[in-house]
Amino acid sequence: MNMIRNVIVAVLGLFILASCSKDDDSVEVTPPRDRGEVEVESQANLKAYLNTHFYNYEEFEAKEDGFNYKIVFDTISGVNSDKTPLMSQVITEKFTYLDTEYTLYTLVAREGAGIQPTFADSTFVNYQGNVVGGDKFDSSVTPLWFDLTQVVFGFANGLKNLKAGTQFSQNADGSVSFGNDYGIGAVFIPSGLAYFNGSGTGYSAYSDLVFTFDLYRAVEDTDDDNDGVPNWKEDINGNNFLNEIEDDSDGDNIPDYLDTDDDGDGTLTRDEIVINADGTITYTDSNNDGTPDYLDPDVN
Ligand SMILES: [Ca+2]
Ligand SMILES: [Ca+2]
Ligand SMILES: [Ca+2]
Ligand SMILES: [Ca+2]
Repeated sequence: MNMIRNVIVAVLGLFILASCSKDDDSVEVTPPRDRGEVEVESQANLKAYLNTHFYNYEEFEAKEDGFNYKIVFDTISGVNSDKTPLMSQVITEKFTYLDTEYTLYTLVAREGAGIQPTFADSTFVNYQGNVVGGDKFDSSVTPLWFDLTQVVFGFANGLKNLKAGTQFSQNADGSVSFGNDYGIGAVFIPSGLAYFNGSGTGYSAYSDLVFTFDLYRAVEDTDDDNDGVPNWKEDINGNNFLNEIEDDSDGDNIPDYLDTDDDGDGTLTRDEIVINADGTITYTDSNNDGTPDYLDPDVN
């Protein structure tokens, strides 16, 4: 689990790190490659893989007793020449991330019957990470809680296409139980939506990755700063990424999803919205200028 938590460090933080390292002349740092160029290569690599490989979809369709509900990828060749390629089964989504347009591919092997998380909710998952066409570099031993704001972009945005199970429960000894209706899938991630120029055990810089995952549980409308506004709604520029300057309304280097006073007017966000008895939220706009009070420094 260490790898996946290697968060895309807040962009704000990156600038600070970059400006603090110049007095250390013993370390030579290779500047990262151009994101657009790398993405072109990643797309060629991912498409080549998705067009020449399939997964055990027939086993998922048959649902026979004894099937372990694990995704297995294989090459389309020989006795498997007639299989349907992954490329025609994946969900294709485009994202703008760090000024680059990226394409992400998600396979939904079994959708799941429960709650569907957003890209920014808390989830309880099993996962395995491989380099595309290569070896495993990371996996969970037992299911883990992941706040999707703290994992690589591609992982969070692939997982949001699944639904959790419906029969999750936590036992007195801390173990958990779940029925067999949780979501099962995989996401194929260009390096720019994974670790980009970062490297670690089992993967090198600019590796495209595939994660397979089981989504046991999801918490709707996770609210990391507990200000009443769910994480997903604090994505001001709507690119499914929260750790960036564009999502820091008051410019205090704390992105909105972690800032209890989003507009920095001295009144807590929680006191500038109305949480109704049924749990829904009214975003009051007192001066009718189209900006809700909690994001409007002119209203406090
Ligand atoms: Ca919030
Ligand atoms: Ca954003
Ligand atoms: Ca802020
Ligand atoms: Ca405020």
